[in-house]
Amino acid sequence: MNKASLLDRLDKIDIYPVTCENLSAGRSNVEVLTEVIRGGAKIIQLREKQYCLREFYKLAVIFRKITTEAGVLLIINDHVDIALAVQADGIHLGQDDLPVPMALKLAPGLIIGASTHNREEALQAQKDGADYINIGPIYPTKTKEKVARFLGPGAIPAISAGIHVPFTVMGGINASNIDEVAAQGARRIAMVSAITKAPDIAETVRMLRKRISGQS
Ligand code: TZP
Ligand code: MG
Repeated sequence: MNKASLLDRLDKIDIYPVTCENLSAGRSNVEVLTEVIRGGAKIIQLREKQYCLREFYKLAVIFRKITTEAGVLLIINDHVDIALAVQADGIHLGQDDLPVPMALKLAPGLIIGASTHNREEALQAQKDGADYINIGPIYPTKTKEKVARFLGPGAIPAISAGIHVPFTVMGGINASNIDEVAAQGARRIAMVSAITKAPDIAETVRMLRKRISGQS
């Protein structure tokens, strides 16, 4: 698929589930993927810090097959080589990963997302050519190992003001605060544990999607 179509699909996402097997209540990443698709998610990020590269690659192959069949965007966390190898739709990079301009050079046809934690990083990522920017953590979170100071929902309009590419928000977002986040202008909301830990993942995804679009 060409990059323009990928960006068009990215523009339309609402919930953005991100995997973490350790936080999935004994379920595998593939089970979580199947459930988030059943719930209607249009994108997923494969993020798994515990696996060696070979295991991550094998999992990415399975994710690619399932997401292609379901028409869901697949974004690979950290690993540009694996994203290219499995023909994923995009790559998500943090401040300690390969720089965005280099990822664009290696994978010009893929969506490149960048994690940012303040206005300077967000503007820099945009200047570097990131296709979307994540702003976070919005609230305290135990999911991320090396966690930056949380920003608070008020940072969403403050940081996104200068951003013209789509932005996602992340970090400690769940059913109890998602309305507050949406009220600050976030339309694309990334979550790990609120989804992976949910007893009924598909139903939780359905409910959170409605909340993002303001339907309930
Ligand atoms: N980057 C910023 S916050 C975060 C990452 C990877 C973790 C978010 O996880 P959760 O469980 O949705 O708080
Ligand atoms: Mg990373």
